[in-house]
Amino acid sequence: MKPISLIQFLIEERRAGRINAELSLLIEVVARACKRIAVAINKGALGGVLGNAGSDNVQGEAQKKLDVISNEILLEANAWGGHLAACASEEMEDPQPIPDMYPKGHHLLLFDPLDGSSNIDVNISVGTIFSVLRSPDGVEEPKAEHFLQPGTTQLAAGYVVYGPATLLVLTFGHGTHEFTLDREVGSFVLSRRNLRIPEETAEFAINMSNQRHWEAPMQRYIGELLAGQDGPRGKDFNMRWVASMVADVHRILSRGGVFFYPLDAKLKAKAQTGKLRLMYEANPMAFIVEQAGGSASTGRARILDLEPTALHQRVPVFLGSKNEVAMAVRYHAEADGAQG
Ligand code: P6P
Repeated sequence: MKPISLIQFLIEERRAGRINAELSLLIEVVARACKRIAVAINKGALGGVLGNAGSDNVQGEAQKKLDVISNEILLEANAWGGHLAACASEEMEDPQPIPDMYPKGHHLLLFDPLDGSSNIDVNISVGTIFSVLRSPDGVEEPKAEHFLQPGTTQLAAGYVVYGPATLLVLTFGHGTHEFTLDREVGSFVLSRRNLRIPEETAEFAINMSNQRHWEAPMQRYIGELLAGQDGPRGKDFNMRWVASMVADVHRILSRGGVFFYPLDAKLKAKAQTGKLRLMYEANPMAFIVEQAGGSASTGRARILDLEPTALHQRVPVFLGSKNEVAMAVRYHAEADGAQG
């Protein structure tokens, strides 16, 4: 069967009335920007783009040169098309309005331009994560508070994983679909439609080095996985941790699994409410995962239902195979209930 390009897929979605022309243009622009990011990443040391930029981002984290380059590419690509009212990024304290010289559109774009960038210098997969919201009517210059919409209001969410292949994964709320970059032609081609995450799995992803800091229900849940067939689960589990959320989530979308970044005593000591950011990491990934039949929770609430309180707010993330997320959530409910 003739391969379907991203453009053709977007036209199909428009004809089916699932997206409008402006949202279609937005996705095309983001996909094109991510192709440029892939080119910059693939140059590696030859492009003089490795290492630190010598600056910190709003999170107080050292910025990699490619963090800054990727952010600039996404901002520049989205400025002139007339499809956006404003952008927000992990790399910027405040939202960026569309320059006055360009027409404004009806959408808000949020992104982590280069997630997992600490892996760049050791040549491990990284990614771009994005989320699309509707800009509130009558708001000329959206401010941070206009971005604070629950994940259930997302119009689209996606990521690009810069790995052995460059893949775009995308949802508009009608399934989760994967596109592979055809480098010869320079276009994304539909490679898998309607990805499904198996409800059961024997593979988990967590940073085990934080184990001693976890809350009791997390200790209990992971302890049972590690006990394997000799323990209450009666089967052995495998573990993976790429430390690049996009790579770990893509593996889960491809073969099942469950991913955790729980709240722990270390984060609480820094008065943080989690490691991962709600608006441009947890929410888009939750939308993508749920559309593939998986679950996404903070351990105590469905991520997509959260009412955001701050643009760079952090949350715990449990996502992936439905039955494992449900068990971890149940253990947290039992522990909370026991505490009264
Ligand atoms: P740790 C990358 O910095 C990131 O935001 C996610 O992509 C990844 O899952 C997580 O943090 C890794 O955190 O503490 O294992 O380095």
